[in-house]
Amino acid sequence: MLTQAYPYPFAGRPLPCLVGGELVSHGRTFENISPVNGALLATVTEADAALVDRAVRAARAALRGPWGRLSTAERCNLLRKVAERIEQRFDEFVSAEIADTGKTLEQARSLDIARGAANFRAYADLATARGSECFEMATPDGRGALNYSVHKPVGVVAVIAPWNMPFLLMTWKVAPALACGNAVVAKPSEETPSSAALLAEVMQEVGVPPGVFNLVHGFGPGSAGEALVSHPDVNAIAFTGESATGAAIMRSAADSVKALSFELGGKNAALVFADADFEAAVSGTMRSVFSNCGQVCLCSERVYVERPMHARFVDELARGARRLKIGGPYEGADLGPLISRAHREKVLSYYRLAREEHGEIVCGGGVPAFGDERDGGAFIEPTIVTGLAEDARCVKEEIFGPICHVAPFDSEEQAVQMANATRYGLTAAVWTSNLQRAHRVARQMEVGMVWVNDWYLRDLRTPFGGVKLSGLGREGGMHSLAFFSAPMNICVKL
Ligand code: NAD
Ligand code: 6OD
Repeated sequence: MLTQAYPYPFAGRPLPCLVGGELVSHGRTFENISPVNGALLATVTEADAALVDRAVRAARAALRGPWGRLSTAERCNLLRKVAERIEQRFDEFVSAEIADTGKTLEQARSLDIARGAANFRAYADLATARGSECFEMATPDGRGALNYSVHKPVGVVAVIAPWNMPFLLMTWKVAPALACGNAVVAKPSEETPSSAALLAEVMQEVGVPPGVFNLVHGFGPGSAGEALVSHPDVNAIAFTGESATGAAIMRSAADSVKALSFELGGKNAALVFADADFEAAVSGTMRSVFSNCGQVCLCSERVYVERPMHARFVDELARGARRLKIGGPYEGADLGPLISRAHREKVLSYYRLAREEHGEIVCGGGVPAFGDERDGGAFIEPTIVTGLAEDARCVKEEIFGPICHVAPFDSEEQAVQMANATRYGLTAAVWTSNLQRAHRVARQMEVGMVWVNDWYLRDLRTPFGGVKLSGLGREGGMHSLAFFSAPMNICVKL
């Protein structure tokens, strides 16, 4: 029942690090465990501080080598080859991503891996098309001067990725960093090392010079992550993960004043007005709450529904949640497992807390029983809660699982106030058929991204990021190129 269509690419061999073009698979290892049944998938080579140092030195050396002399067009052609090679090895990438995360085959194919390849192509195109500024100026002697800017790389860039969309989020940063001419040391989450290890193979296969892309595996504190972000010769850090981790990285990076781009946690709101298309709002909210088992930073964990529609909306959402098929990636399920047993414990602690905080569990609230090997996995029931106070911890804290709280509101003003009453500020979804209200409410959301009458609709040229605890800076399109470049002005006296 759980058989994989394509074999796990690292079965029977340890996952290596890639440092200066050399695959390293000696030293300490840790285990990569399947969230589907708790089985051991592979062992992973953990980079210690010495190996991270070698990776950073290799990256610095690569910047001084042939990579540093390539034109933007040559670099970007190489990145297009990376995209092509990912597509040629598509099924292996899908299999690796699914093995690590348990996510559905459909999602891994249509989103995670497809977007991984698209990220390389999109940033190759954007970097090739980018122009530069030019300012003519007057000078006292009347001869004038010409200022023009050139986009230089920032240098050695650390990319640190989370486990929820491992390949999409790793390539989302690696692609623009390389397109801008940097050298990268990447660290995937310890939970999801496999697709990054395949990417390392692809980089070698298409001829990316040694040291341009380095891969180190490991954990955060006391391991590869901490060694990387505190390394004095790393110039910039592009990080996606929890807000508290972002704060810790900021402290580590302070001494050497590194450039930082952070995509962090969220406690996103969906606002459903009574004039919304009911079916569209329900099915869109189903997606925004339960996609990837609620493990998308953009997911809605707080749903506010205008009072006349509230009861009907809760009923219909609960009906949809009860119909979701929970199961392994190759079973046509709607909902895979959480990433790990440890994360399930955290999410279950919020299910318990919701009851303690006097919420009503409308559906879900527990763990499914299968009576087979999946009971060794990290599956959990999709859960809908009502009746919590707005200052309840379940309404305030990011849970990162398949759960939402649905609360009623009585006016547009109150809806806006409730949505903004959070320390996070990543996304909001607004459901209404009133065009004026849509624009008015969207602008008042204290977030980086708003969807009106949809959710997670992406154009890669748009600014991506959050405000408040949800992040620092913007990536996406030219915003990524700006972060990964150091513009230099050249002033020529005429
Ligand atoms: P996490 O912060 O625990 O880990 C993310 C990465 O940071 C991992 O690779 C981890 O090993 C590393 N890390 C941990 N501590 C570190 C340290 N002190 N120094 C250096 N590296 C360290 O996050 P996670 O649990 O992997 O991912 C889930 C979180 O990510 C959620 O909060 C979610 O909202 C957030 N997220 C945000 C976005 C976004 O775009 N805003 C996208 C995806 C996930
Ligand atoms: O789609 C993207 O580009 C993106 N960065 C998605 C982030 C999802 C967070 O879990």
